[in-house]
Amino acid sequence: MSNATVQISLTLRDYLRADRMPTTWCAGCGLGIIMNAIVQAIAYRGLDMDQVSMVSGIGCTGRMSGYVDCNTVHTTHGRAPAFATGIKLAKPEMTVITVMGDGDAMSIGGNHLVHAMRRNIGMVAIVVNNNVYGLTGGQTSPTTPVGGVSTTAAEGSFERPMDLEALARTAGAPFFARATVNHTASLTMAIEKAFEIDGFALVEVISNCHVIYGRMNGMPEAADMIAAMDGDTWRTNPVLLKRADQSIRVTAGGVDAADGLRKRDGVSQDERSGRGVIWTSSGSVGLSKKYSKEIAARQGEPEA
Ligand SMILES: Cc1ncc(C[n+]2csc(CCOP(=O)(O)OP(=O)(O)O)c2C)c(N)n1
Ligand code: SF4
Ligand SMILES: [Mg+2]
Repeated sequence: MSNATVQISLTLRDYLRADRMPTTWCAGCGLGIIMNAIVQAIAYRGLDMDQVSMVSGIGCTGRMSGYVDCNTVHTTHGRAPAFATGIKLAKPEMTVITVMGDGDAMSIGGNHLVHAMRRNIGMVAIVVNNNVYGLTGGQTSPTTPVGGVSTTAAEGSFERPMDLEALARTAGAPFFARATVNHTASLTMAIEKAFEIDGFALVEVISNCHVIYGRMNGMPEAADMIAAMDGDTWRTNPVLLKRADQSIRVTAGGVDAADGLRKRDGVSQDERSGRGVIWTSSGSVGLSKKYSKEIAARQGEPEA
């Protein structure tokens, strides 16, 4: 066993709830990789778990708050950003992580997500995009690609999928990153970067639900779906073809960060062009601090 392996297993033991293992997730699900990346980013940033809160909604993704050993809240479907807003206002010094599925964040929770971004509440929001409602058995989600088969679209979805990056930009989030479970170093680094943001930082993670979505779309093994999600292999997969149509942009403010990701993955710009995006924008004010100060000031005021 290499030293690196020993180090990672020790980290996980320290940051996860051993008594809740094994997880309920299917073998090979990308969610394990994502949880690992979040925990590693927390460790690399040196955050104190007593000062970290993880808030999740409902779904396979929503289960994560049960496994990470910090201040966790498993809330209602779609409402994680609202609960997280309350935590951030009450405890502005806390690092608040919100973990949501694509359905959780963009269907029932779309309203909460948009307004948390508009208000620029300080949180790191991780959206696990696996193209489907996984937990409930494979219904079409807002990110199911055109042509993607689901239990509610037997002939393939014909609706245009939502573009989370465009939504984040429009709603005013100061940071957005897209990464996949196929490139874990980039994923971890994107989350680490998100922790640096004073405001709302959104990280979309393209993940595999091979058991539900993959099986309905000719990718029954985790490796099939993970390979199909890789930018280099999208041409071989009609489902990915649709996703690859979504533009990959790196804004001026995000060029350095993107270069950092490339260096860490050891690939050239062209090689990683389909895999991810990261940008930051300046000028946005973290409103949660303002709100918190105002609340604190009011609490100090004598009652009228
Ligand atoms: C108010 C409400 N509506 C619907 C549901 C049923 N429900 C639970 S999880 C879920 C969708 C899960 O999909 P997603 O958010 O993409 O998470 P995944 O399981 O794919 O990680 C739905 C519709 C619910 N629990 N509560
Ligand atoms: S149903 Fe899909 S998303 Fe849920 S644990 Fe299994 S592979 Fe993962
Ligand atoms: Mg999903």
